[in-house]
Amino acid sequence: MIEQLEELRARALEELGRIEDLARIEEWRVSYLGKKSELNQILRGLGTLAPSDRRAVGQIANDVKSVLEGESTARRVQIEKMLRQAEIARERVDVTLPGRPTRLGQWHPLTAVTREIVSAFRAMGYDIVEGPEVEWETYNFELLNIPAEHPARDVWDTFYVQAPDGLPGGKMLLRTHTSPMQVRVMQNRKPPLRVVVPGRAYRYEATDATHESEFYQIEGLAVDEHLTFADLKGTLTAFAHAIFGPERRTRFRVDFFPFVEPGAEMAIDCHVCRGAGCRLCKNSGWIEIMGAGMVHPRVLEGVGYDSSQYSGFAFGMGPERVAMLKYGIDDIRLFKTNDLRFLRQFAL
Ligand code: 2NL
Repeated sequence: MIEQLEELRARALEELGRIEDLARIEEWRVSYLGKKSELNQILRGLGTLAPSDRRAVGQIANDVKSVLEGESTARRVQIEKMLRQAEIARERVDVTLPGRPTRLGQWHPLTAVTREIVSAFRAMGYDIVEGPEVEWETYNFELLNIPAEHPARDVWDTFYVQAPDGLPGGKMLLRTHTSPMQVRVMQNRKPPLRVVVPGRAYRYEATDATHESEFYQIEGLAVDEHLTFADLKGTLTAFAHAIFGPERRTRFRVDFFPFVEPGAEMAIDCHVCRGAGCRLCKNSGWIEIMGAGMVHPRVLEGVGYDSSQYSGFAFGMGPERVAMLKYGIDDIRLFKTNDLRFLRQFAL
């Protein structure tokens, strides 16, 4: 019987050593320590033994029982620890891994180009101002020397809007250029002044690859004593170098705008073919960038400036056109379709 107990202990411990999960420990406990276990039967049968054997066998059986109980508890603790460690290993995070990159937003190409243009002028001391898109007809036309018979004033070219009742300002419209804000600046400041006005303008016209009825304009204005066409040329040439490269050459030719005299159109030598002739410059070697001129004396007088004391120059350009030239975009409508495949090409 003692041999049986020793064999039982060896077998139980050997089996226990191979157990690796808590459910099997429980099964083991039931089979070795439970009511129906071999050990329990021996313990219950002690009474049938001779008193001399009873003590020795009882002692060993109880030893076996307490060893098995102690070892199974120890094994359970060990398994629980192993399981916990396995779980920790599974959940382990490598804090040294680089993070997943976040997709950063970017400026819309028109915004990017506008900011570039505006910065070039800011570097030359210009203030940047913005103004209302709904304007009085006076600011948009009269004060800019655009007479009543001018075709731009026709309802076919200009969006007129209903002015609120009781306002004395005459007709209202969606500004057809940003010039009315420059008029406001002249009315509110005294020379010397230098401003650039970026913003939306509207013209009632059919949309095609180069025209939209809602578009942007960037205009600039400088007024001071003794300003001449040389100042205009120097300023706009510096601008062309900043935006299209320092090797650009500029060309000024006569043009007409009612609010300037003389008026001019500025071109740069084609930055694609460098003047040799290509598709972009339509084989002329030159690309027209903007209109400009010396502020018309009537415009200066209209805002209360003495045109014999002050002179000024002004210019206007379309940032859509500048962006199209700079990045070789062939359709103005792409700017407004919100197609990310188009927009993401301009990580500026
Ligand atoms: C163009 C032509 C131009 C101006 C804009 C201007 C503004 C005032 C007084 C005088 Cl307040 N002139 N602006 C002058 C010449 C040309 O823009 O075709 N831009 C896209």
